[in-house]
Amino acid sequence: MVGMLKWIVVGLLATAGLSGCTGVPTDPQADLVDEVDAKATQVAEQIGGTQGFGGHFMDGYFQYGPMMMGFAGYDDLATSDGVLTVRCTNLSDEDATFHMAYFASHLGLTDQYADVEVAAGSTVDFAMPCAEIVGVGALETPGAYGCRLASGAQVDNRFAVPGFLNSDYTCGGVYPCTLMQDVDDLDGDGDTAEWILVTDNLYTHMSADVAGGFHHGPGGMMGGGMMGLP
Ligand SMILES: [Ca+2]
Repeated sequence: MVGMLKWIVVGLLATAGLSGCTGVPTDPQADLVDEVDAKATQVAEQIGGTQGFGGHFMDGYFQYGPMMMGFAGYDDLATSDGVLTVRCTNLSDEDATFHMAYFASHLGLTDQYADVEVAAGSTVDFAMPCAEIVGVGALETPGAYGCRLASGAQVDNRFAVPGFLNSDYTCGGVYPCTLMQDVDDLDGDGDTAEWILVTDNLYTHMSADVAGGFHHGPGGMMGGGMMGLP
C-alpha cells in the first residue's frame, strides 16, 4: 500500500513537472519549419564542388543557396493539397525508369521515392504531392543511381541537382528533369555521348553564374524555354 502511494506521488510530481513546462512556448509550426530548413541545408551542402551535385558548375551554391531557399515561415512550406508536376523527358532511344526522390514535410520527415516510367524519346508529366525538396535518386547522395535504362544500364544523379520549393519551382508548377546526352561534357571526361540526368536548376544556375560557358546546351537541343533558359 505504501509502495503504491509512493508511485502515485511520483506520478503527481511528474505531471506537475510537465505542466511546469507549459510556461515555455512551443510552436509546432515553427518546429516544423526548423526541421524543413535543417533538411534543406543538409541537401544544399551536397551541391557543388568536385563530387557534389552539379560539380563545379554549382560551386558557391551553398554559400548563398540556404538564404534563397525560403523556408523561414510556415507559409513557405509545401501545402498538403498542392501538386507538383515533374516533367520527365527521356531523349534516349531506350525506355527508362526515373527514380525520383523528394521531401514533403506534410508526408513526414523522411524521404519519399517514386519511379516514373518514361518511354524512349517521350515526356511524362508526373504529378506528385507538392514537396519542399525534389531530386533524383537520393536527395543527399550525389552519384546515387537516378535512372535505369531498359538495357539495365544506370545513369547517376550527379547533374540532377535537387531543387527547392519557392526558389526552383512552386506548388502547382512544373519541375523539368531530362535524360540527355552529355553534349557539354559537364563531367569533363571527354565523353559527350554518355547519358546524364539533368534537372532544370542546374541550367538556370549556370546561365546566371557561368558567363559564356554554354553555347550549345539544351536550349538549342531541346528548344528554348523548356529548361528555363531565356
Ligand atoms: Ca562527359
